[in-house]
Amino acid sequence: MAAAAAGPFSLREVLDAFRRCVTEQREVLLEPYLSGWRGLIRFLQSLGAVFSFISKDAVSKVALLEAHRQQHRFVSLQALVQHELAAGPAALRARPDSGCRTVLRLHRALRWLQLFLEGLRSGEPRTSVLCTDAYNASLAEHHPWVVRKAATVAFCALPSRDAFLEIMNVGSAEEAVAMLGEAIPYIGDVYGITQELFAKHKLLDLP
Ligand code: 1PW
Repeated sequence: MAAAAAGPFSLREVLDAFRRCVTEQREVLLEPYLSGWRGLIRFLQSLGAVFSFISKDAVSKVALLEAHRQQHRFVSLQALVQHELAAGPAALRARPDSGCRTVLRLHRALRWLQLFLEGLRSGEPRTSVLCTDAYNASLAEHHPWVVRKAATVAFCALPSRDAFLEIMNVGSAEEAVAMLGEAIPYIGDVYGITQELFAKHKLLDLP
């Protein structure tokens, strides 16, 4: 499943990556987490130029985390958090390039994705409405006005629900919806574990 990278893009790879993320000990593995994000970025890029400012930010955050992962050989998100917390919470808060604050941004975006995919599955045909609702319920509160504005404009350029299900490239619309139903809980699980970890260490408001 992970070896499929050379083939045509399919959202299935993304969802398989998130499925591989959570271990029996409820740790979030960084390698599949970042693979999942790389797939999502390819997907965002396939949506056209209006999404490039969104994907650019995700590209640089994934690159930063990949560098941290390789440098320190972190296997899990828990290991990264523990390592960075060892310097003390004040030092961590002062770092603009910490893994923790970077993961936190992707983590909030993952909630957006989860809500958006749930909306797609629900059958609402207006993807721009779905995407805006998902955004307002998740990321929007963390973004300044100008980013909110630009994001909302980009959402208007989203393809229709049918086209969206097709770009996912997982078969018929029914098959795509079935796959969403199977995959969304895995994304929710990764989100939930990360949320709990960050809450426990009081990291949910890292600047
Ligand atoms: C079709 C649905 C796809 C959902 C994929 C989610 C991608 C999320 C990227 C949102 C980025 C919006 C523009 C960037 C804003 C940054 O300022 C912001 N980044 C995020 C991920 O929220 C905050 O990062 P910063 O400036 O504190 O480093």
